[in-house]
Amino acid sequence: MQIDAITLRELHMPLVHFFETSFGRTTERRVMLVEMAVDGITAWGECVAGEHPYYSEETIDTAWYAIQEELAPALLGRQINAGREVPALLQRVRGHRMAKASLENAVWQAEAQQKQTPLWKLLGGVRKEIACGVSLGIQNSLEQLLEKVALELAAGYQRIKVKCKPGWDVQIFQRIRERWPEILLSCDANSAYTLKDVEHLKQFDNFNLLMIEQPLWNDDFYFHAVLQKQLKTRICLDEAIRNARDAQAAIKLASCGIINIKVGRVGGFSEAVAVHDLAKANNVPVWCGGMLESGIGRAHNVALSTLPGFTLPGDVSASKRYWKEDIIEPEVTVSGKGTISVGEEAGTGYEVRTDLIERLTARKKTIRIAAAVRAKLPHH
Ligand code: OSB
Ligand code: MG
Repeated sequence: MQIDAITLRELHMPLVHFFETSFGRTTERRVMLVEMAVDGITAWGECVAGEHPYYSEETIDTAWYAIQEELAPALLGRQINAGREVPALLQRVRGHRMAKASLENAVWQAEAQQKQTPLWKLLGGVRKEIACGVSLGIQNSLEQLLEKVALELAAGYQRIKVKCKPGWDVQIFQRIRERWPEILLSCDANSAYTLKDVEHLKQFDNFNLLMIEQPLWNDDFYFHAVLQKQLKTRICLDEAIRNARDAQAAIKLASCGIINIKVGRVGGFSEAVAVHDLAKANNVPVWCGGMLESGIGRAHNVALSTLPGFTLPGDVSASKRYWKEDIIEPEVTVSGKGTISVGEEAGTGYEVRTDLIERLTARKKTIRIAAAVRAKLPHH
């Protein structure tokens, strides 16, 4: 395969409902897409970075810069046989993992299309149906949250995860458990606590939570291990796991009992599969996280979730929970028993709605081989 051009796009897409975490509220997504021209076909990737560097250091603007100046020039015009060859070509650039993932994942998609095979099979997937949960943001009131829980359970979702922070934690667990004592319930703090809160966090053990996601610092393994020793509830790491080596360190230190895999956070499908394999070899369950993706990133998450180690319901849910109109056809839908199915079609199994994408595009830039060669000259 040869990559002839890479087009970066920024789309503005309002969320159906605002999404609030311990680091802030999002009402509209600035969605960044990469469109790759490979041997006459078009393949797509999504850069899941946010508008602000709150969840991680990356934003769509840092990704735009990294791809335009460094990552696209490293790929354009190269002979590439498979998605798994991409990380080595981008290795010289430190960090910028979400930017790298958007490119690598597009190459995997191109590879699947070229080999006329489903992307999920190419990744090593084994299941034709994935288990879905939802992530519910912090709401304006407890009543509003309970209403949402009821709605999602009625829709069939298999697990409810609630965002929490000091002042929005034990009270909400208490109220949810009063009404639904048996459901799979977990929480995600996005680093809202410190070790000063250990006594407070011990109260979380009273609510039979499936896990507590990333309670402490985004870059920490050691203090999560200290905390885990004092809790019955398993810790799940999200932000802290940047690659398979981090996963190994976290498992060896007993910093967590569960790992959330986000393909953007770890830098692409190759590393996501490596984290999965490492966790599976150590009997650590994994599940697929979400970043409020458009249909393009969502379809990639669906494919990844078919790998055998994804034994817990993920945060991959129906398009309509996020968007009035998604940019893929059909939209991602969830069955009444809380599952998403994959089929035998080549690629992701979803068509990209290019007309709609064009209409939603607020910024666009195409990088071609000629420009890439120029950018690379100083290095030769
Ligand atoms: O921590 O999992 C997270 C969304 C944005 C940033 C971080 C997180 C999330 C979610 C939402 O929890 C998952 C989703 O529904 O896409
Ligand atoms: Mg999380």
